[in-house]
Amino acid sequence: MGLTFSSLLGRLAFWSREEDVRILMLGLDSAGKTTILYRLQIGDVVSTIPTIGFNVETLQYKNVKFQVWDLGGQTSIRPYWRCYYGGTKAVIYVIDSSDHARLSLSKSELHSLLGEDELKGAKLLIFANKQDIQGAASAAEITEKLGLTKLKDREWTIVKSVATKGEGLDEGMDW
Ligand SMILES: Nc1nc2c(ncn2[C@@H]2O[C@H](COP(=O)(O)OP(=O)(O)O)[C@@H](O)[C@H]2O)c(=O)[nH]1
Ligand SMILES: [Mg+2]
Repeated sequence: MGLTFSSLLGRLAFWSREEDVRILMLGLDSAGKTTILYRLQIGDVVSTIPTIGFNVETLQYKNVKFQVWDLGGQTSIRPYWRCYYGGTKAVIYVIDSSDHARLSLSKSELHSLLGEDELKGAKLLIFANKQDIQGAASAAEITEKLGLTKLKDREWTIVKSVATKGEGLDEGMDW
């Protein structure tokens, strides 16, 4: 998968070489974001904690920057997240499909994110992750519980995945 995906990234980097391009991967803690980032195998992941105090993982491929952090909790640092929204072409939102108890929190985090002006034009890819766990919510159930069909002016898709086995990642990233 590394190859296909790098060539896609190469094209994205080429067409937008004038500017830095950002892809944000977000979701609640433990959803599987870090696992996915490593699975993409396109470079070294650098982990930093900005002075304002949240953990950001970054993976740079030419002028394309992937950045990852956990949503939920700590409301005081939220305004600083905006420093990272500029130039975002896509948001990859990761959900632990087996975590039924936090689906509604995941929903409210997603919708507040989509309300950000700087993310208005960003495409949205949702990974319904941890599909290997018994009782995991289906993509249809997550679509309904997250209110995805009500999204306006947004290109989005939902893809089932098992990050630990690399399943579904190709399909999602191709989209
Ligand atoms: N069963 C299962 N476990 C997963 C999957 N994806 C991630 N995990 C596990 O869930 C835990 C949290 O994953 P991590 O990538 O650190 O989540 P993050 O907090 O969103 O970065 C780790 O123990 C992963 O191995 C999956 O698809 N299935
Ligand atoms: Mg992580």
